[in-house]
Amino acid sequence: MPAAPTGPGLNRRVSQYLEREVEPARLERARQNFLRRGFAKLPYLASAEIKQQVADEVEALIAEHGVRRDLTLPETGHTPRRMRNVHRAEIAAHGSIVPEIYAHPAVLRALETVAGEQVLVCPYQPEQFVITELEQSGDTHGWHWDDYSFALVWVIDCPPLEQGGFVQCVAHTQWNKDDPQLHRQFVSHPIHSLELSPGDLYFMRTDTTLHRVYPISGGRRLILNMAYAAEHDLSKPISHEGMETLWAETAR
Ligand SMILES: O=C(O)CCC(=O)C(=O)O
Ligand SMILES: [Fe+2]
Repeated sequence: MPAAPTGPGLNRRVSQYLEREVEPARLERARQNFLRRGFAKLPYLASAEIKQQVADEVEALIAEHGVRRDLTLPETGHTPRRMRNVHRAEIAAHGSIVPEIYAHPAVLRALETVAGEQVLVCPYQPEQFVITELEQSGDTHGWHWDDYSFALVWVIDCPPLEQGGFVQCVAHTQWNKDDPQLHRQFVSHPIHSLELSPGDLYFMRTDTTLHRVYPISGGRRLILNMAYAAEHDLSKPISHEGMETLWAETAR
């Protein structure tokens, strides 16, 4: 992979862009959506140049290190995961811009304005970031909640709406891992659907927003998910069995 211009140069470009181009009032407006619907689109959170650098790195990583998975998870009501992934360990070992942007203080501060509370680097390293590609008809990231409070998703590639790949979510719901009752959540709350295009970014309250990616019937969908913790995550017991099941079958 060609070396991306990271380090102090990247660091400064990210800070300068956020400082000059992203007014706090814009992020505060996004917060209204975030609180009401559990997510907010933030396509302006990175410059076109940074997005391109992220996309190039993610494309190189999925081509080189993608691992196919096809399983269902009992603790989310046996919903399917049909996808190809690159784990955090491979991204950290072979990528440079993704790990740097993930922990960039200016990015964290911008996300905090949307969240209305502290947004922290995830204390459990394997969950910090992951690349997910849906590549075959029927591929989906099925209904689930995440263990940590927030996710920032970078959409690198996405099929047209008619071929699926959009996100659906049910805000203000709680994950009971022993009895997730997905149908109860669907009939008790509105389901919001979110159309996405390549270059989009969205931020979600993932611990209390049930969400999924609608199965694709063609095309290809490629995303980078950056997970973040809220302060309350640092003290709550998190068992990580979803993560362990997801990764176990291809553990190296
Ligand atoms: O692909 C997406 O847009 C969402 C990904 C997601 O929910 C996850 O990785 O936990
Ligand atoms: Fe998720």
